[in-house]
Amino acid sequence: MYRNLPMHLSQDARFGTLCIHAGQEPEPATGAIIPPIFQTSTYVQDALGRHKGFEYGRTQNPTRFALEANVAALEVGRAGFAFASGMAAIGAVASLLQAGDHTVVTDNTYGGTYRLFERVLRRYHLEFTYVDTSVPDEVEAAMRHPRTKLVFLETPTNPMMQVADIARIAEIAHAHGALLAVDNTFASPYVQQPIRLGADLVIHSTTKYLNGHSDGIGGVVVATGEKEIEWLRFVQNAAGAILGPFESWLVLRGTKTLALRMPQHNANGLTLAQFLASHRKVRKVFYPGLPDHPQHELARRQMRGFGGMLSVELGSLEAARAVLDHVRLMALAESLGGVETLICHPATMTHASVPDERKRRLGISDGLVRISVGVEDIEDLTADLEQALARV
Ligand code: P1T
Repeated sequence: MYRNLPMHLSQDARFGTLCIHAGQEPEPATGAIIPPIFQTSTYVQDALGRHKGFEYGRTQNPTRFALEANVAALEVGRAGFAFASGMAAIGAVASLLQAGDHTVVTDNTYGGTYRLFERVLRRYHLEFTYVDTSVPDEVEAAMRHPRTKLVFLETPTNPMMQVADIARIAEIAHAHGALLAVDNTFASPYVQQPIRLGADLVIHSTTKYLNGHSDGIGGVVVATGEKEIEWLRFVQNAAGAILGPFESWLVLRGTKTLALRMPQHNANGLTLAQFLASHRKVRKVFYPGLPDHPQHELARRQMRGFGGMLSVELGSLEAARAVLDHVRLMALAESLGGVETLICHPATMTHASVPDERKRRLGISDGLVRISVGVEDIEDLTADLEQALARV
């Protein structure tokens, strides 16, 4: 049966092999090569106190367990826990904290993360300090020993694409007795594996690259430490925000091709960033693969490719609107990480919940447009942007 173990493979299996096989054995009853969707709420027990290790669907589900083991292997963690959304996964990590605890957070996180911390968790007397985590000294200066229990990084950041030095910040966090959690949604484990660099917890919105096909919402937390694993297992069941079996199956289907999709996202992202950087209607491109990106050297060391996300500054709301209204192939939509290219306006869409003054300070201007570069033929993507930019 599928269990919440990292993998059933040789320790030497490489990333692409793990994508396809980790956590998945042929189903014992029939030999089905693909983990079935165990669409059941409960399990019949043999006798009072005697069952097959499966009692109730919130607590145990074989399809979810297969996904959790798969992603744990991809992130080289010891256990994974799948949740109903990326936000539910972040909430589960925050539940490791207690009233009075302090967290240092990347200032330019996804707007929903900021909203959860500021509008929900502050009410429970959790405290958050937001810093530019691309500058390790800012993280060090924000630590309030011994109250700081967590450092929460997003790298690259959404949507400004700043890159944090995960290994250096892991050292800082650990020197102060804090855990390091990394939201690895923008990169995917193909591009970077934060646990190898010292992180204790990795979070994904599986809605993005892990699923890869824009057809399900979900989240996962991968952990390394025994205490965190025990708590996450407990809270996943106690709070109950589990990922359902069908959504788990969709993400498992997605991770099988992660190692094929990501090189194409990387290649298309870089080519599109270079195209935009040399376009006269574009003021600035934010992409870690460009040599003028402030953390380009760090990104070269830390990442395998630079991912498929980029943002561009077009100078005004009118210019942004002209492009967003005239793209044909690219879809105007929130979200990212799917095979199809999506384009959005962070200031009014993904980061609408961030206060205006804060948006301005972070660079989330009215003229900023974000692109999740898909895996289409690159010539069609550049042609689409060329004709849309002609309307600016
Ligand atoms: O949407 P959900 O699955 O709950 O994931 C939330 C989330 C968490 N972390 C990061 C870095 C994210 O980008 C997101 C969701 N982001 C978008 C919907 C977006 O368009 O940016």
